[in-house]
Amino acid sequence: MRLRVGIIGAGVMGADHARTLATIDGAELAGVYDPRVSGPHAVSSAAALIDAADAVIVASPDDTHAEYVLACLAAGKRVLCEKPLATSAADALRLARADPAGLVQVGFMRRYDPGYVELKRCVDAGGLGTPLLVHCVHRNASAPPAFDSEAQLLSSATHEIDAVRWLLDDEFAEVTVHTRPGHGPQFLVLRTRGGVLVDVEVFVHARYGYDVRCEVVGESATAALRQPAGATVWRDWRDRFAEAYRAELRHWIDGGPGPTAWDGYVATAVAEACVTALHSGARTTVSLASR
Ligand code: ISE
Repeated sequence: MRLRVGIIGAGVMGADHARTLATIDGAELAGVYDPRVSGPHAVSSAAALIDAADAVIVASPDDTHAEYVLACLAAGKRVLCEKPLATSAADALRLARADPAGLVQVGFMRRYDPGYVELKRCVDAGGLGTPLLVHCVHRNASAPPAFDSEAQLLSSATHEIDAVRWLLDDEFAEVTVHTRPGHGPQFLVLRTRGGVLVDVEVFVHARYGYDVRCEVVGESATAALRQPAGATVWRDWRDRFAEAYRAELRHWIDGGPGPTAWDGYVATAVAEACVTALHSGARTTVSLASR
């Protein structure tokens, strides 16, 4: 029995997921809903698509994620929602509270990247000793003019927020954001509840290419994110994390556990604390709801 997967949103990520889905055994495309497109797989409404599918990928514009995820939950359908789960921590928390059955998975695909998986295995095995520092670099070759300083935090840095939480099995306690005027690079300094210091460079106009790096520094050793073989410079995240997106989809189709709605809430809550720190210039405490 092939899992019938519906896709809401036929933009960059929706199209990419559709292409990947076509190469995965055990699943088939049930249809696509996007008010902007028509074609052989087009379905006339989100409700009709959710009804026709066994499981749904939400890859529509960020500010529509919450409503579509809620519609999937109301229909009892599993849903893989591209990050962010919602455009506010409050909305993301409401979704987390509305998903006791764990039907929601959030698209933090780095957890499926072989290099990150290897890094986590190393941390979990204790090979580094107690983690002390994590250094992260997140560079895009370019970004649209509307992609402002807040978007860099809410849309880009959110990947490091989730990846580092996952790597360390820890939560962030406070954040400071340093930046230059305009859309220049941002430098985040975060401290976890366990005392690990994390720095994240976010630069979305790096020009030379897409470049993501991560190094965990422990008491007795360090380990760095292994880059995929082949290109040393990537066009964007779809190329650099192609293997991760495929593994994420394979795992989701197979019903394996993944980043939950709660993880989606925490990522947005920490990113919002980063936005507060950006505007205040002050060290900002991360406050999370009780789980
Ligand atoms: C984009 O939305 C992504 O999720 C990419 O992974 C990230 O690198 C990029 O900066 C975001 O804009």
